[in-house]
Amino acid sequence: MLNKIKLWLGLGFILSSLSSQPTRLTYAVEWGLRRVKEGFFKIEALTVHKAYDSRGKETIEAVVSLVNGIVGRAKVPAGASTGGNEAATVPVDVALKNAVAIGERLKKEGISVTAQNLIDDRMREYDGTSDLHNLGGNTIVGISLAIARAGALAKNLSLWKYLSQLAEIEPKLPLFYMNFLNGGKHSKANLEFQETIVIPDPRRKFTPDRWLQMGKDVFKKLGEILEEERTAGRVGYFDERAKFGDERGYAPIFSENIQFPEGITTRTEYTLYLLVKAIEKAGYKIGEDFALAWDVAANTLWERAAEKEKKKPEEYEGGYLFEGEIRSTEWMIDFYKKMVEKYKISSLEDPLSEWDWGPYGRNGWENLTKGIGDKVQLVLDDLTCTNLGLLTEAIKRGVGNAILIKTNQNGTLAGKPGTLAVIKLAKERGYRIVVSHRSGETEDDFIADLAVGVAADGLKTGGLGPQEPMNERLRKYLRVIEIWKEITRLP
Ligand code: 2PG
Ligand code: MG
Repeated sequence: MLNKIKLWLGLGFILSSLSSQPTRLTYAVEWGLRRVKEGFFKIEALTVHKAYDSRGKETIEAVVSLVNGIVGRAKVPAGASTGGNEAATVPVDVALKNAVAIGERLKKEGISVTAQNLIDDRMREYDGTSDLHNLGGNTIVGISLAIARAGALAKNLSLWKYLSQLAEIEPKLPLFYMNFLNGGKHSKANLEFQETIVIPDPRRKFTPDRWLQMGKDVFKKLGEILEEERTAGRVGYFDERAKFGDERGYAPIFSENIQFPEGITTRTEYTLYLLVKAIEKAGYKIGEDFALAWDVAANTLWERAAEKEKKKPEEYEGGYLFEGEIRSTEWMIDFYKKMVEKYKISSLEDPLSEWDWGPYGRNGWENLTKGIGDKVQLVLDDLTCTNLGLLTEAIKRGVGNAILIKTNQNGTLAGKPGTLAVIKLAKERGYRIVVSHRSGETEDDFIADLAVGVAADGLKTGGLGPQEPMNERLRKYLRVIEIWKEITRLP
């Protein structure tokens, strides 16, 4: 090591003597020390352990240790309603083996962990496929995020600040997208729409601790209202454990012969009606304190309709199985139009399926965006899968006006086609950004720092139901509050 230090300092001196710097020695020392320091930022060991997500399923944790003792870690979440073009996932035991191979190669190359773009591009090269199925998108994204954590520590920066510098984006706090009713593939509820979300209204200019408190107030009232519904025989649960879904929102099963209030004809609308009641009972106003949002996860409705007709989703001529009926794209768009107006819905994620647009010879998304894109945020999730090529296609065809960002859909944090590149392109083209968890989450709160670092408009990370055995959803909201305190220098 001493020899290396001498070598770098010597080189620094030679370089400085070539320049016209008057303070040659200081420059030489600084330059040399920087190189020496970077030597310490090289990977010494890279391992991947088995970990568990909130569904109790096996996943991985990547751990990267540097020569100077810094350790960066990251856990990888898993989706249930996955898009067709997500980075591939390999079994945990395969990921463990592949990580050893990646570690060996990265160590050999001796790149500093602060060279995130280079490392991420290298890992894609090692894999050699666009969906990373050789080494596993899960293996690679775990390492990529662990490298970023180590990089932030090496530079002595908070992760959000490090990410903002890496992305060259001015940081900003994201709004909380809190999912209070879990349906679709995330629960045993008979709700076709996967997520019914409340968002504190930004015009109120509240701080994030207040957003969380407001969320807690509404969540509590919604629980009370659902208990009243249960007493009245309109709501039941699969069993007590299934009262909450995968993302810690309520998972009610509405009885089939329910009498809806005047003007309401679907269970889906009835949940909005109950949610608005909860907001009002908690002392807040819809359209002033809160906005509402849905993640329909319409792939599920489409797949179920296709299955009924014994067709593959990509070959299916189209339709959505919604509350017992197969509904056309036009019917769905009309339904959204009405709901947006009546309940002041501000955001619709995946309102149509990933097959309902141009590349599949259809024009659902195109018509939807033309029809209501100026009134409501239309978030692309399964259609784009945080993928640069798909986002480029979506922009070209003018579909959606916002994109959901999930690092494990993409496969790397940075690098040419990485998550940050997707975010930058979206921003350049005026698409809003919502950073998101997965339904199978871990306690890792990386996405909170990411959302702040890239100035996301929203952070979607679940409901406020009992956070046991891990507090994987709440943890992210709390991390944003920590960051906010750090930014504003509050105790
Ligand atoms: C989604 C996500 C997260 P999953 O559809 O947006 O809510 O669900 O992780 O199951 O894909
Ligand atoms: Mg989604």
